[in-house]
Amino acid sequence: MLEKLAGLDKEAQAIIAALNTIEELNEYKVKMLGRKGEITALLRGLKDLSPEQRAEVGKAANEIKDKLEAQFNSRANEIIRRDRNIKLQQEKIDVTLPGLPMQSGSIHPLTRIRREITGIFTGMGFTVEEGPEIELDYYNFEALNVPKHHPARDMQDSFYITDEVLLRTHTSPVQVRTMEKMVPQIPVKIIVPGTVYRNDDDATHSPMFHQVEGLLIDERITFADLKGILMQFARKMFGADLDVRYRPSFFPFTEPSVEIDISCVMCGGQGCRVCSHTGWLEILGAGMVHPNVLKYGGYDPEKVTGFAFGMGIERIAMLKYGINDLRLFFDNDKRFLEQF
Ligand code: 2NL
Repeated sequence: MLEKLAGLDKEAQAIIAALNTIEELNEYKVKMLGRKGEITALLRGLKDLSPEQRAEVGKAANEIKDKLEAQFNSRANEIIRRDRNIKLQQEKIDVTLPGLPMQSGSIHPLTRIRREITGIFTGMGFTVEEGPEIELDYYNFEALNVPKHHPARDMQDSFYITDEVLLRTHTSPVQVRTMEKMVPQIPVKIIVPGTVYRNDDDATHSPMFHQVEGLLIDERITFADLKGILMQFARKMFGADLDVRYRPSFFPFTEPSVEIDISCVMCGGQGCRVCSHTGWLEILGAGMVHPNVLKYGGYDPEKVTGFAFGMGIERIAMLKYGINDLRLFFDNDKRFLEQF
C-alpha cells in the first residue's frame, strides 16, 4: 500500500505540473482528493490493515494528501500569475483615445434671466440688495401705503404666519428696509431680486415666483429718469429696435403709476397669439414713489423724489425664451432645463 501511495504521489506531481488551466486543475483535484477521489478510496482501505500498518500507512497517506493540496495551490497561483502577465502584455491602452465627456449641469433659466436683469441695472450703477422672505406686515404692506383693507392684505391672498408676519408678496419690503438703513444718504439706487409668495395656483400663477424690483431716490428725480432707465433696460433685454409704450396704471406705492409694454417680440408688433393680437407685451409696472412711502423710509418728499418698478422674472423668461407654460420652470424636467 505504501508503494501504491508513492506511485500515486509521483504520478500526481507530474500531472499537476503539466496541467495548464485552473479548470483542469480543479477537475484533477476532485479526482484525487475529492470524496470519491483516489487517495480517499485508498484511505478507506486502511480498515483492512493491522493496527501497526494502519498507523504507518495512515500517516504517509495524510502527508501525501497535505503535500498534494499545497501543490495544487501553488500550481493554481502560478497559472493565475501567468495568465495575468499574458493579459497585461496583450492589453494595449491607447492613451490617445478621447476621454468620456464630463456631465455638466446647466443654469436654471430663471437664474439666467435674473442675472441678466440685475446685470443690466448694475451696469447703470444700481447695487443689488436682498432681504428676508418671511416679512412683517409693516414692511410688506403698511410702509408701502397699502390701505388696511386692500384685498392683497386678505388671508385669502397672502400666506400669513401670524397676524403680523407673512411670506412677502413682493420684494418691495427690502426697498423700505434699505431706505431705513441708508437715510439720509442719497442716492438710493438699488435693484432687488428675490422669491415671493401669493396664494394663487393655476396655469399662469404659481404660489411661489420671482421678482426683480428697483428703486432710485435722489434730488430732482423725474418721470423722465424713469422713462430713460426703463427704456434702456427694455432694449438691452429684448432688442435695441423695439418700441416702448407707457399706459397709466395704479399701485398704492407709486403716483403716478404706469405699466410698460414693448412691441411684441414674437410678431414685431403685427399682432399674434402671444400678444393677444394687440402687438404689445406688458413687461413691468413702475411709477414715481408715493410721498407717504418716502416718509416711511425716512426721506423728506419735499427734498427728494424717486421712481420704482417691479417685474416678474418668470414672465420675462417666458417672453424671452418663448415658453408657454409657467409650470415648466418648477417641474425640474432635465429635458427642459438642459436647453438653457
Ligand atoms: C409689478 C409692479 C411695482 C413697485 C413695484 C415700489 C417699491 C417701493 C416704493 C414704490 Cl419701496 N414702489 N415697487 C412700484 C411700482 C410697480 O411692481 O407689476 N410687479 C410685478
